[in-house]
Amino acid sequence: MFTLRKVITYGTFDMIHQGHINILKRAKSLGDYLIVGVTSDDFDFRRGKINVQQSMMERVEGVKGTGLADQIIIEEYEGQKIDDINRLDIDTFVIGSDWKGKFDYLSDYCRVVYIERTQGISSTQIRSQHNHIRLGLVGNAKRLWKVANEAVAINGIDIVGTSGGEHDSCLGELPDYSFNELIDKSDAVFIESDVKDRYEQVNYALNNGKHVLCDLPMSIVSEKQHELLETARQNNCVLMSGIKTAYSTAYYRLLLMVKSGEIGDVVSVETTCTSLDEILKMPEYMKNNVWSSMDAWGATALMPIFQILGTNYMQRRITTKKLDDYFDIFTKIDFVYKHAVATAKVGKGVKSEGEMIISGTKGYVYVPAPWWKTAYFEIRYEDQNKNKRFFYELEGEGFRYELINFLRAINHGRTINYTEDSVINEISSVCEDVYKSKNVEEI
Ligand code: C2G
Repeated sequence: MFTLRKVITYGTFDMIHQGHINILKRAKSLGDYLIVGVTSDDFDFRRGKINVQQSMMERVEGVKGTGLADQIIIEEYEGQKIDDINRLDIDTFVIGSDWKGKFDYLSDYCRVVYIERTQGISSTQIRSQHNHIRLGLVGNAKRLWKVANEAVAINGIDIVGTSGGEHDSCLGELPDYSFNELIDKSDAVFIESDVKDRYEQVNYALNNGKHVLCDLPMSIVSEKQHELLETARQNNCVLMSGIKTAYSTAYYRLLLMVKSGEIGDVVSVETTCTSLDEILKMPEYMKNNVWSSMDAWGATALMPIFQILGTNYMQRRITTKKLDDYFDIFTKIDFVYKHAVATAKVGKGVKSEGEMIISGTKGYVYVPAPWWKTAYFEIRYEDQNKNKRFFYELEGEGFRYELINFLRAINHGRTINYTEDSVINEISSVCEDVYKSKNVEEI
């Protein structure tokens, strides 16, 4: 009786190239049926492969396109290979010689063959040829330092220097330029400066054909936010919102689950983001450099509300506690929608539990503090036995995910739209009201 000799091999297969094709061909020649395991995006993140350019679906398409795979499966977790080999009745496991010795343990389950890697070609090399971008960092040194630290791990990003970072030794190795000089030297800029400075900076960069990743709101005046999005379109530049929570795997998964009806119809969204800087005790001259509640947290706290419930609410009520004309130490924003309500609370100088709760007709999502660094969340039901917990890894502060998406958007001219323009515009409209004490109640 003829039994199919099954071969399996695994890989990321990012931007499929001749090296991949060679190994797939060789693998196929060792049996009758070839199964290719393509890594999921999460799995790659977890194992430290953070600069993969193509999405899982694109990589699967790439492998399909070779016509060599008889079956494609997804590799999602550590230890899956043994399961696959048993489950799929595999005779031979094939992997490139760069992994020599690493998979010997699989020989208890099937034959293990290491195949000589094709010299002179790799995804890393293709990536760095394709996407070499020179990135400039604009803003306060302490914040930029975190970004710079995470950016060095990303293949294809070269940090050219900073602007505004001169007073901090952490950034000592990076040259500090005037803003215009930095724009000259960069292809793209990361802007995390004070809200008051952002509009001029973003506008200048876009008009000079540079791509921009900027914190929200990008202007104190919401009309100018609209204008910037338009300028970006006219100049064919990427203008991306820099709310890093939006790019974390856990948060993105959570959104998809809520939108696909996991908790039924959403009836309420509550978010709280606070931090204590002891602003009240600070001398006057230092207060200038401190971000207010809305500066620091407004965009993050409002984002899930607008992403889940949309921006067509019927009423909004803002209650704020201010230190001076501009600086709010606490603000609470309530929305009434046709079928739902929402509340965002932000504080800088007031502390609270930084959690997010999304309530629905079938259950609710609970994200414990600090929810904006989402790595874990729960979906809870009336029947506790049905509760589900979700864990994801979040490396560093999460800047790397937004930088990678920024890079992808620049190189491919497209990206998953993490924060829609309507969300960006609405965030700036709320911020403007708080900044200008317009339509707000002060307490
Ligand atoms: N490969 C090769 N020659 C190259 C480049 C890659 O033979 N010039 C091989 C690799 O050795 C691997 C396969 O092509 O067997 C896929 O390579 P990658 O996409 O880089 O994936 P990798 O990170 O090696 O994934 O758990 C093991 C992983 O799933 C293997």
